[in-house]
Amino acid sequence: VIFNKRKMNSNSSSASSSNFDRASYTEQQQTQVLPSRSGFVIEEVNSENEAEFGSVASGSPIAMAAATESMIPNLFTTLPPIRDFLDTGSSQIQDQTIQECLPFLAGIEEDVKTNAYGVPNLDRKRHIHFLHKTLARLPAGYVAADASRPWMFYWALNGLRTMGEEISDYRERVISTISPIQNSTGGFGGGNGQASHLAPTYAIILSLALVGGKEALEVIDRKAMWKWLGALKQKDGSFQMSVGGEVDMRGAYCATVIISLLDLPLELPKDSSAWSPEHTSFLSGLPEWVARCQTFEGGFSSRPDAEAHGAYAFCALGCLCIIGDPHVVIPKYLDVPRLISWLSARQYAPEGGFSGRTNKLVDGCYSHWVGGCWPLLEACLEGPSSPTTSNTNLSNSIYSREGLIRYILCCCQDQSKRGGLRDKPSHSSDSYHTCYVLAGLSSAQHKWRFNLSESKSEQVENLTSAYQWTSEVMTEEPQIFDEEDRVKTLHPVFVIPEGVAEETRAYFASKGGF
Ligand code: FPP
Ligand code: K
Repeated sequence: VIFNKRKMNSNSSSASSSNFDRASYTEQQQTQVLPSRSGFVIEEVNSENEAEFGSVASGSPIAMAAATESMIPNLFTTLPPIRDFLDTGSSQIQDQTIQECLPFLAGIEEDVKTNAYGVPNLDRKRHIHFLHKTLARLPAGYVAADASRPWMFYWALNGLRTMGEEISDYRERVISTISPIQNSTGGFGGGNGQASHLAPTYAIILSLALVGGKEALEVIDRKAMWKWLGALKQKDGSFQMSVGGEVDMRGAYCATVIISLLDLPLELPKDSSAWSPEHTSFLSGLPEWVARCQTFEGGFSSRPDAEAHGAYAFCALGCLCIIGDPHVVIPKYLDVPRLISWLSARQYAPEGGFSGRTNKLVDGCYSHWVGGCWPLLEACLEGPSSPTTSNTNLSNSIYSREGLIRYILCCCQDQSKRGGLRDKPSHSSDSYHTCYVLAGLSSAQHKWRFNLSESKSEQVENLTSAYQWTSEVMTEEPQIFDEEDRVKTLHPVFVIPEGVAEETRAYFASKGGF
């Protein structure tokens, strides 16, 4: 079979400047790809070469690659062994992305120091500084992002808490920013004078929970919120993002998060256009609608019959894990083997990170949107823990935590003075990526356990399933990061620090009614 379009650059013992060539994939069985700063060259692997490889002057890129070789599995420093040869725009930018990531993964990027595992340390100080800056005065260009302002402070506050930073100094500012953007008809807009929308409302409620305290939580008009959610609920079970706006999976997730955290009644307001004698609850038709969004690939689309994407997969699983216990509700509504297949295909080698959809590129933010699906799915497969079954049913991870951690620490950190985390090395850091890359790092560093509730009947009525999660340090797999780089645990459904969702819900539950 002839796949070669160009002559392969073979038997080069010096660090050639030629970049990896698509044709060389055919030689994968016999060759090894050695990283150099200027690209990747194919070397024939034989004992002679190995001897030569060892004798390269120390300090050269190849010698450095040799030094780190033992700590970095070949999976993350060599080209993928299997691929198809259809040459398209997508395959070309995929190849470019591999070229872009390999020097970082191999630990040969200039000015990047690596630790004993061959990964850089988490540059916590710089990332914290970066997020504080995003909470200060922003450049004029950010006017265009005005409707996303609540997201900006949720990402920054959540990222800071994930890195163990105290944020209570921001409480007063959060309260004074948020109060005027609540609408009397329920919910919050993105900014002053804007119509209520589920996305900023979700970000605002999480932010209020993050800063915590009675004064912050009392900003929310829960009765108006309940009424407004009634106006968003659709007859087919789904939710619109704003009154008269689009229906999508974000709506299903944001609405269930809000109902659950604020302990709102599940009963649909009678004046909701979705109300009927058979359709009296916010949950009516909701899991069935979520199920309709699982695509032929096994992932989830924004609404029925669209393309599967990681962000919607997390929203779908998160929504279901609020409705019920993962081992009950996920298999009841979803095709689990197909979901595992699609989710597994999101993790790439050598990059180690996740893509959001088929034939697209890795991006640090999917460390959460895709990575965050794994704990929910693992809990579904392993079943609940109870005092009698604890520790007996834990299996090893069904994704490569090592790959994800390597991608995050090697490729997603801005190592310059700027700090912050990013999509991939060629992209700039921002607060969105900083928040979700850190969330992904947290979930890769920890194991989540779903605990059996004592009272089965209570949970369906009161949505208690999401409050039965506890975290543990990962012990089943070798740890490839320094202990000082461990970040805080984030609740696997609500994506705020462990304990915060529980406190918020308890605060509203103790009030009893509006
Ligand atoms: C594609 O972008 C991205 C989407 C279609 C969905 C993005 C949505 C989220 C990240 C969050 C939704 C969740 C909530 C809770 C509001 P792209 O084409 O730029 O990226 P890609 O090439 O990686 O697919
Ligand atoms: K993108």
